Amino acid sequence: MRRRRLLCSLLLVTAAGTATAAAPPPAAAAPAATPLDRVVPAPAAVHPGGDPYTLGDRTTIRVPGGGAEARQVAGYLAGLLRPATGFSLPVTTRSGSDGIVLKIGGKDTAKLGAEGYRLESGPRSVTVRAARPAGLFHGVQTLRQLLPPSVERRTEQPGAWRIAGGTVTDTPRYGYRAAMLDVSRHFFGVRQVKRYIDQLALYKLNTLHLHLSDDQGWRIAIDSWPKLTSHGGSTQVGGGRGGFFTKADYREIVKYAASRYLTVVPEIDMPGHTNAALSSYAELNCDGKAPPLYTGTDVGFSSFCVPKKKTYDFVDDVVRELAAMTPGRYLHIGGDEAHSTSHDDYVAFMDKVQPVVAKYGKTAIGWHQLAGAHPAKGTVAQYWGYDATSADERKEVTEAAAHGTRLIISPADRSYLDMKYDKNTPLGLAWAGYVSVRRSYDWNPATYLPGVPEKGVLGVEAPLWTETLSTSAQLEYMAFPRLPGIAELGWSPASSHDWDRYRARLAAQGPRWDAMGIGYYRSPEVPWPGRS
Ligand code: TNX
Repeated sequence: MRRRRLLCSLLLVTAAGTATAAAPPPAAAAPAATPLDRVVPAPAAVHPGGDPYTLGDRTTIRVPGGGAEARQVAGYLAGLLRPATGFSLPVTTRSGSDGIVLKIGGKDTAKLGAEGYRLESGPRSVTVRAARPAGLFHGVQTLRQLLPPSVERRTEQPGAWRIAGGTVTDTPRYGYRAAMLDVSRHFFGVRQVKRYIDQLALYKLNTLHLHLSDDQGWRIAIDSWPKLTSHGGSTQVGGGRGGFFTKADYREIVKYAASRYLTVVPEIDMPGHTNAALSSYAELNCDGKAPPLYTGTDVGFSSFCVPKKKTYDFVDDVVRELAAMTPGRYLHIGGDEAHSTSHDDYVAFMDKVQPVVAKYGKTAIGWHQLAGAHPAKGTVAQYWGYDATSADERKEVTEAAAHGTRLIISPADRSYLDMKYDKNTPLGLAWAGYVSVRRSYDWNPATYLPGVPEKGVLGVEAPLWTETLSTSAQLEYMAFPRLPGIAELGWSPASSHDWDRYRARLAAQGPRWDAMGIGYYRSPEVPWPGRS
């Protein structure tokens, strides 16, 4: 894979075009309610029927006896709906059988698990029930998608605000449904990360993996090693200013993600992909000399000094500080493309680092090369191979899975959002080939790696590497429309998988993205409705 990667970095497109969409004018005609079977990701069970519910200026959002979290979800929903509808949508804990009702517990909700929900819609009310607040939140995303796309606009729009009648009962296929954002190659600030979080939430993803360090930049403040950010965070690909998250910034992201029911998985990539750290502290280098900062796009040239004790003092401090500000259970330790680390050193390093993650109460995730070392009990491996990945490399991964290592499936030629759609895509890379919308959707995470037991798949992820991307508009152009496909693979039952039906549902999302100001790629594979 290495030769291919290096070659492809040479082919990298640097003069990337911008991808901002001009927001079209709002539709004049009263928009129709979205049918229940248009939701993305496809719900587990849909029973359309009965009259629709119509939101009006007297609609209240009820959280009968609701706890703080349910009330927060209600407040979030009100915040979504108020600008475009112009309704006041007061939130009340008083019970009643009219309006929008959000309820935790009761009526068979235990079966809905940690994230499932049931939505019942009829002429008097729309009720969302769940066992847990996360389920309510996901149900609210479905409710939102049942309203016309213009509900996403932030100024008052003409109605009517109808929600089709019927019942949706919905639980996810996988518990780990992630998107990754590389804030190292180009830095993205808190506002940009929050915007992406909001987009992930719409498709019921529940994990945001942040790639916080790489050769080009260290992006998270570590008090005991301050030069990591003051020096290591001071640039990025192309030589721009870079940037980093203070601890307060990071906590703000974690909190915001939690309010959208996403857990943050922070990644410190090691022992390779470490030039920014090596440049910040000479003592981390075997020869005691700090290399210059790096603003190119090659990979595989840097390595921590595996035999040095200092390296593990450093790793301990970083993992301790990062774990302390991370409420989620996972901490990603990278481990990919360590081409400048010998195999023995790689194994020795991973043997030493995995227990550090455990010591600070976290479960380690590593890129799948970790499977070729000694994955500790409980460690998760993230598969990022592609069709050209060697049989031996795959075998290492499937064997680890057979021995209990659980996998996150993120094949580069399927789920990498930074791969070009086709030869004309102005942004992105192509080392894993072109990834069309169909290609990114039309595969099965359960069978992608033959021989992996069903329980061995924890879930899916859509990574977005940013060598060629430096603005939110560019992120969105690459993520949309492929991200919802990966979200659907993570959420919807395998039995609902069907490209033709999916692309029709996906097409219906286009006007919603227009309304949200998301400049998506209008792939010719998708029958987009004409822009009004
Ligand atoms: C491979 S995927 C990488 C990254 C690059 C990406 C670009 C992985 C674990 N490593 O370092 O950014 O390709 O597509």
